[in-house]
Amino acid sequence: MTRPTNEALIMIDIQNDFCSGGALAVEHGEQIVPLVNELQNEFAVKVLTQDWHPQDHKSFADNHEGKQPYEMTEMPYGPQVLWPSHCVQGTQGAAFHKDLKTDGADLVVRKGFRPHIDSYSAFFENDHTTSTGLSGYLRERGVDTLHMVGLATDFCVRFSAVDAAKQGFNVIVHLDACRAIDLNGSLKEAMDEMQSHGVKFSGEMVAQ
Ligand code: VGL
Ligand code: ZN
Repeated sequence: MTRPTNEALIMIDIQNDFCSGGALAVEHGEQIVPLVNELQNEFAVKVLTQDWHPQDHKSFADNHEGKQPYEMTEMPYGPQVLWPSHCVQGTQGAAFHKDLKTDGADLVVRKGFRPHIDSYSAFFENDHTTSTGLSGYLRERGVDTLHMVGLATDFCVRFSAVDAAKQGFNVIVHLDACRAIDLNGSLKEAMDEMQSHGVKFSGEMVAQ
């Protein structure tokens, strides 16, 4: 451990469905695993997040008559991308990548389990009010600085980083340990939004 205990590593959604061959594959998603495992050695505080949807989840195109994956819909909380069914609770797709070290994590935060609300962020669901409890956990442990890695840069990493920054955490996104979906310019939008909220970056982004 080379980092002080006020710094935590937040590992976002490194699950089979976001890796090659998965239901919502992020190109080369699995390439981040060795680097994430290496980073884990530096941190005393380690948190994993796990996208964890019921089969009838409203973010799935399959649950909207006549809709295709990657089309948009309106939810009570605003516009929502419709995704291929992914990370269904208890399935192999929802499991962590087999090479990801998980035994050393202190906490696993599951999110997206309410059928009517999607949850990209590790802190708040997409209605921006329903809390996962993660910030309270980190604060009570004396953590004020978050290093984020995982999938996907432009969705779950982005929303987690922005929510964390808004709540007063120092946030560093390790771009070399993230990969993006990049849907309709979402990667550029994500980078701009993170930057405007004071999120810092480490490492080089790996091109798609
Ligand atoms: C994610 C889309 C839907 C992510 C999760 O982990 O970035 N993206 N659910
Ligand atoms: Zn999801």
